[in-house]
Amino acid sequence: MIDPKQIAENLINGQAPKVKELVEQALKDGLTPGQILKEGLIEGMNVVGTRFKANEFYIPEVLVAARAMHAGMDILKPLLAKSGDKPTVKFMIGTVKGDLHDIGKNLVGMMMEGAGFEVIDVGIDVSPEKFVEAVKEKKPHVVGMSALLTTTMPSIKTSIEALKSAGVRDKTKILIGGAPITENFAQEVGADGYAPDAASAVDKARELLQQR
Ligand code: B1M
Repeated sequence: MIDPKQIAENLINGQAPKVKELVEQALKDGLTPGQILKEGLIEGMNVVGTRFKANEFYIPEVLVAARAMHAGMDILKPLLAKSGDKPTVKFMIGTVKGDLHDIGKNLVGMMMEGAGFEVIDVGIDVSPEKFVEAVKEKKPHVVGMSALLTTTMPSIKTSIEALKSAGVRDKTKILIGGAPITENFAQEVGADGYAPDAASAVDKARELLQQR
């Protein structure tokens, strides 16, 4: 009988083929997709996040662990959709207008997915209008905006203002991040939160959701 802890351990070590094999075996053993997700994949990504924050893991280890998580998720996703055990919280993320950097954004998305959120990635160079459209259509609980350039930081402010003008600002929480972003800047532009790295983004998103 597979213990979900074995799945978590192999995920932490970035063993994608082993994670796939263990998830398949766990299903045969009668574990539910929800249990494998929570006690195996999410548990493993939580440890990855903690080690990343403590500088015990670096970006390559996080990316390899995320690949292992995806190997397990590919098997679970269709089953979760059928069982109605779908993620209940939607997290939207995009890099703001004028900015093409996507490595940090993708890392944040992967950590959120690993934490059990449904991730809607709206891509790079996302205009304020596109954020508005996407928020109206997908109704995310949290919107993440990433900016890597000092010249694109103002696009965060413009995007938040566009959400306000469209009357959807208060329907979601706004989390921002990226190398030049600070807590002060987040307050200045009226975001709900700032996170310095991908693992902290998960913690911050959870904290913001408590405030709903
Ligand atoms: Co660019 N670039 N770049 N670049 N680039 C930087 C950012 C820069 C600091 C390099 C430098 O000069 N030292 C500099 C910005 C200077 C500034 O504005 N202060 C810079 C520049 C100037 C430029 C161009 C203007 C260069 C040019 O063409 N003259 C140009 C701009 C293009 C554009 O966007 N319009 C440009 C282009 C590029 C490439 C395309 C070549 C490439 C991007 C490839 C890609 O993303 N697919 C690139 C890269 C790779 C970098 C560096 C080297 C690395 C960025 C990165 O991916 N880091 C970068 C220098 C550096 O950081 N050492 C640099 C790894 C990534 C995991 O970290 O994105 O910071 P980061 O994400 C972190 C946190 O910030 C946080 O979590 C992540 C991990 O924990 N985080 C969030 C990010 N988003 C978050 C959102 C959140 C919460 C946390 O909530 C929603």
